[in-house]
Amino acid sequence: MKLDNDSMLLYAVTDRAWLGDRTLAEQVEDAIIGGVTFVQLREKSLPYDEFLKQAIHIKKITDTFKVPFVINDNVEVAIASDADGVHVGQEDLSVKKVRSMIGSDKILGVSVQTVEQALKAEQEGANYLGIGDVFGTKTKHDATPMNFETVKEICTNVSIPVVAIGGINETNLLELSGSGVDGVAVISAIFANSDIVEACQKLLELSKKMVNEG
Ligand code: TZP
Ligand code: MG
Repeated sequence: MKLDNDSMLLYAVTDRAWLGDRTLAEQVEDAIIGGVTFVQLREKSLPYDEFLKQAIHIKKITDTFKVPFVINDNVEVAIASDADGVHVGQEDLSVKKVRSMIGSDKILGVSVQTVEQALKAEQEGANYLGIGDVFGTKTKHDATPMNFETVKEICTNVSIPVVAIGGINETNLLELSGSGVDGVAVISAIFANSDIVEACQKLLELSKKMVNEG
């Protein structure tokens, strides 16, 4: 599947650490109402059956709003829920293997930290890349820090869309201007916010500005 670059503008990655008294589905719906252009279901500890149930539930919402929906890591859940695709990192199944499992029509996103990894992922069938940690995240403890020059270098070397991740919020988002990324992937600045709709509206505006600045 070929992805339109606009779908990277504001990419929401779920995290049940921030649920409070709400369901993940309610939070995702608010994020979409606020303008997110892409949703990734990231579940690090749910058993398969519950992961699949969540995926099927959230897919109904993303389908209603026509927002692309991918599953983090778990290719089986992605296939069984008929999600739009999968997102894998360097420690997960290989890009070639995942592509052979999901077929050519599904979205395949890959996290990369170097130009070499980026080129390899693109060549092996990734539809977009996630790169980071760009600003120092508190959410993922083993995230690898990435400097601005590497971000720029990856963006100039690949022709698929690139989304930046890691510690991105309203105050630092515009620092990505000129990096070449097509958008931002965000967890806590969306889901830890008490007003998810408003948080997304602000982040989307900033992301559009960042991309237009170049
Ligand atoms: N990969 C690199 S950083 C990160 C992931 C999944 C976490 C991003 O979370 P936050 O809260 O937006 O910093
Ligand atoms: Mg992974």
